[in-house]
Amino acid sequence: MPDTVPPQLRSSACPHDCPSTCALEVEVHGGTRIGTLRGAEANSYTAGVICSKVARYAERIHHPDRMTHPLLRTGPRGSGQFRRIGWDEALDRAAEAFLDTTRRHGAESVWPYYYAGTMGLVQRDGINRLRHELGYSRQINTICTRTCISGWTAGVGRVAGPDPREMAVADLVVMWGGNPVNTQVNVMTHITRARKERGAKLVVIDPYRTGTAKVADLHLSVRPGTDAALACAVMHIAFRDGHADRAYMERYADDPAALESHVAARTPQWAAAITGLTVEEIEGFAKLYCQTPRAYIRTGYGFTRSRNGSAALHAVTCLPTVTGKWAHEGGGAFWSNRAIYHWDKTLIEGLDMVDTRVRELDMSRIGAVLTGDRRDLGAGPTVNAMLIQNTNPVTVAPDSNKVRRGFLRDDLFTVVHEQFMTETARLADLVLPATMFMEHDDLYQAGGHGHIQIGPKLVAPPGECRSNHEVLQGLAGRLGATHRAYAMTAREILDETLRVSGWPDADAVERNRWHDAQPDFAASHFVNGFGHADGKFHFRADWAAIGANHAAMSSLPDHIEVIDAATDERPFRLVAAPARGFLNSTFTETPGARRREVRPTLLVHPADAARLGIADGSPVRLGNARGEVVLHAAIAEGAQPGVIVAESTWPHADHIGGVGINALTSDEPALPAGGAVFHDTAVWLRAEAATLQIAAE
Ligand SMILES: Nc1nc2c(c(=O)[nH]1)N[C@H]1C(S)=C(S)[C@@H](COP(=O)(O)OP(=O)(O)OC[C@H]3O[C@@H](n4cnc5c(=O)[nH]c(N)nc54)[C@H](O)[C@@H]3O)O[C@H]1N2
Ligand SMILES: Nc1nc2c(c(=O)[nH]1)N[C@H]1C(S)=C(S)[C@@H](COP(=O)(O)OP(=O)(O)OC[C@H]3O[C@@H](n4cnc5c(=O)[nH]c(N)nc54)[C@H](O)[C@@H]3O)O[C@H]1N2
Ligand code: SF4
Ligand SMILES: [Mo]
Repeated sequence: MPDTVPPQLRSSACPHDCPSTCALEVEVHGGTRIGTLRGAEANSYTAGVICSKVARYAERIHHPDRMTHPLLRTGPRGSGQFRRIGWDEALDRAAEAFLDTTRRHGAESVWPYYYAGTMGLVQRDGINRLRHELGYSRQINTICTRTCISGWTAGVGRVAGPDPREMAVADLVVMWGGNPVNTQVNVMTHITRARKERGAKLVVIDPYRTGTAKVADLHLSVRPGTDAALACAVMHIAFRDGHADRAYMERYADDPAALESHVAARTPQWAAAITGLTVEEIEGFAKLYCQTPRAYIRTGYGFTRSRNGSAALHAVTCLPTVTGKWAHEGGGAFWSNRAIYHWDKTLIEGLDMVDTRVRELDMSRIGAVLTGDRRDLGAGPTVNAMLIQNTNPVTVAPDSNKVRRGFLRDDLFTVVHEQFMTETARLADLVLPATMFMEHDDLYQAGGHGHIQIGPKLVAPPGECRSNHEVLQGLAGRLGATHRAYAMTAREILDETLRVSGWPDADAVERNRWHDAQPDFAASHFVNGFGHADGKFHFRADWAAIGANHAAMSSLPDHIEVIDAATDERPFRLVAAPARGFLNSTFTETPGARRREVRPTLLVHPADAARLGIADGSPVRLGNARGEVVLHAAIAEGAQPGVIVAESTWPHADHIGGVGINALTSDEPALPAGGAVFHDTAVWLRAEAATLQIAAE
């Protein structure tokens, strides 16, 4: 029915786990309903563009399947049988479980677990305050950014870089191991400007022909996990052909002479054998890169999700240093701006109460942790109770058969605070209904640009949904946590956090719609030095200072043979890349996204398909020691033979047989400081009997 009262147009920020953190304009109808969402034209990074997932947010926020009341499990774990209970009973039961396991096994037997389903600083990170005050096990955040932080820090020393808006004034953009057409559409806005206005070139380095690769001038289809070899060969060519900027390196780098002699043996022929590219492709790319001063390397996360991924990112960041491109507007390299915000998160996270003697558990190894792996638990107690907010580990964490076994333990009590009945919520003892971003106040920083924003509460939540902060407030009282933040509103917390961090206060940020925190040219381009104490870019990475697992690594950039290499038994390399319609497992519940993604699909090279008798659209089975997955094949050009791709993250239940792609991915930590290795998996592959397909359809 058409509304008679015109909608109000309100400002917000996208809370989802996406580097774009778009500035939004939201139609609000009568204080209760959301209409269309648009990107703010006036924001110089968003520039009026958002992805279609969020433009259609009305179908998520007003979804009939949203959870609106607390639920208590009544049937066997995973049966989906729950009964509705009130909030007081729910919070009492949760608190009693945490107190009881603390009494019997110690506080470390409780593991609050969270990730970035919302990126709002108050609602996302507040769970750490409860953790620290009560001495619960700590969490090492490895599932997404860890390999990138390690690799970026090794060379650059500070996680920041040239203003991403400068992509619009570059003459060459190299999209290295990321697929912004799917994962951060705004990058394409700025690249498109550069192409239109300057005739800039776009190069994409990716193991398959992504949407981004399809529109590129050049697509280098590397074998997964071999990017460092390509980077080393480009450096070899730069030194060989006189493109090395010796004056720049003299001033800004630690040991150019050692690097030059090291890469002398890393020839294009050497790299061709490792990457599967031709020597001509490598020479052609190197020439284009070396001869373009304004060359902006935009690194994705994707190519770091391998055992050697941190080393690969370090190698890539060496390129603009060897060639002196950091000095130019539109030049250099960029992954994230997370260091520019200098937050004081003491109030949000209770950092004044951290006890560093409390054990830390690696979130990507949740399967190992919950199944009692002593490598993770150390001498401490097993994990017997969890509070989970903003994440769906049963679907998204690696080695998911193991994760599921962990969640099925009878002696584990799990409280899942969620918006939908995810596969994790389904395995919980207690499910609490959560608000969405337009139903609570929060504060946002952007990784992929430089804006601070506030997303205010715009509409009332449905049913009895509560925000993360409200749930923590309810639990704190019952658990004896007394931090002063529990007596504050989310708005008060974010306002104080802004002020003590040296930013304008909440009213000012809202009045101006956002605060542009991008540092000036000199700081962004490291004109006065890089992030290390000596002010230099480090060709020689001090991996030991970054992580304990560094023995197999090379301090100078190199290809490290630690990946799950193809073998005769497992001849295929699987990439489990993000799907366009979903955001991790979020939006797998919305009809628009499901229609777009159709069904779990495996991209297979035509030569492999012909050899294995796999027809387009037919079911295939793939597997390794961790599990087996069945999905439908799509025959696709653009990857090398032996490379297969499943765009994820579909719920397990959407696969034939009910096992999803993370059953195959490994929870082995990347070198040297951990990180999930989602795109580093060797598997076998075969055609699946057609009878199975008929049975499933
Ligand atoms: N639509 C959508 N958007 C998303 C997400 C989503 O799931 N869907 N996820 C969000 C999250 S949490 C994140 S962290 C970001 C991530 O966004 P990106 O930075 O784009 O990184 P990934 O999506 O991890 O990886 C993307 C690409 O990396 C490629 N890749 C894999 N292995 C290699 C390799 O060895 N070498 C090279 N060169 N490339 C490789 C894959 O083929 C894939 O095309 O996106 C966010 N945005
Ligand atoms: N195969 C494969 N697996 C992957 C990846 C991949 O590329 N391939 N990518 C990995 C990456 S990069 C990441 S970051 C992880 C992400 O994995 P997750 O962090 O688990 O992300 P989502 O699957 O989006 O789940 C977030 C959940 O938070 C809920 N949520 C959102 N906002 C709120 C809130 O305010 N309060 C509460 N209580 N809940 C909320 C949503 O409903 C959603 O179910 O997945 C990883 N898994
Ligand atoms: S592109 Fe990313 S930040 Fe922008 S609206 Fe979509 S999910 Fe949100
Ligand atoms: Mo991520």
